[in-house]
Amino acid sequence: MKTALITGATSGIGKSTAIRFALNGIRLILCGRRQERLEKLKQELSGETEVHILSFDVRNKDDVFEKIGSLPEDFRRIDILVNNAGNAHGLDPIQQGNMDDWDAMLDINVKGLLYVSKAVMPGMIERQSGHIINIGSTAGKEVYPRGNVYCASKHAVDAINQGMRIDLNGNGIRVGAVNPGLVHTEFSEVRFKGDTEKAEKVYDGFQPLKPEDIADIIHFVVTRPYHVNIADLTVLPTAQATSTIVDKN
Ligand code: NDP
Ligand code: 8X3
Repeated sequence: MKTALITGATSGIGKSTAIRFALNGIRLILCGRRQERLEKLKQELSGETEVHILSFDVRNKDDVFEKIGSLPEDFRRIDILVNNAGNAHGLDPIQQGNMDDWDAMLDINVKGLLYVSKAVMPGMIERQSGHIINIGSTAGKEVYPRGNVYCASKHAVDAINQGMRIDLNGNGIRVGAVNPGLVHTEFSEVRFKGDTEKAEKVYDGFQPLKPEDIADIIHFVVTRPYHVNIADLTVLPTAQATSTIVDKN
């Protein structure tokens, strides 16, 4: 039985991936800050697979290492790491940017991903096997108006994904990114700081991706034969051509 650690499992893409993995017999370590959501999801999935929850903020370096370092015996061998925790904070021209938003995006999306990876990688290297999936974005492939720092954080994920694959080469570890376009999750609610009306407008007039669509793809990625590493995969809603060209009716 494989074990997967998923960051950002309390919502959206991470939660859907947890459900998809559970239904396919993958043992789960579910991470996020919202303990009560983790406990609820554990309850829901425990009939399908073994679940362990770890509540921590990926920005807190010490906590990341302490929590991952104190996993019970049965969950210590992490075969799959899904680096998914992250969000956009704000959508402002850079000259009006909120510096706390900049800190949040760079600390969570970039540094948090690095801390979690550094905590998980030694076991993979020791066993000479493992699979790391970094959730990037179309925002890591292009820059759109007012996306500035969020796009920078996802371009960094793109670079880190490539760098990890290069540096881990020879250790039997697969490294790849999944880069979604517009997915209807809590993402826009976080970006617009709880302004639900503004958040819902993002998905008006077209069919966005569902988090289950991305979970399906992540599951596809982790179930390829060992010699197949999907290095970089971008997925868009059919109505979306680029970050700014979306066929809305
Ligand atoms: P959601 O807001 O639904 O989920 C974000 C998840 O990240 C939550 O589980 C949240 O958990 C976790 N998270 C956020 N901040 C922290 C933190 N400081 N420490 C630990 N966990 C944290 O958004 P999505 O599911 O859409 O986003 C998941 C990933 O997909 C992100 O990396 C995002 O950038 C990326 N993405 C999303 C797209 C979209 O259109 N939705 C498109 C392309 C990429 P909690 O709050 O409980 O800590
Ligand atoms: C999330 C998609 O277009 O809001 O990464 O940047 S977008």
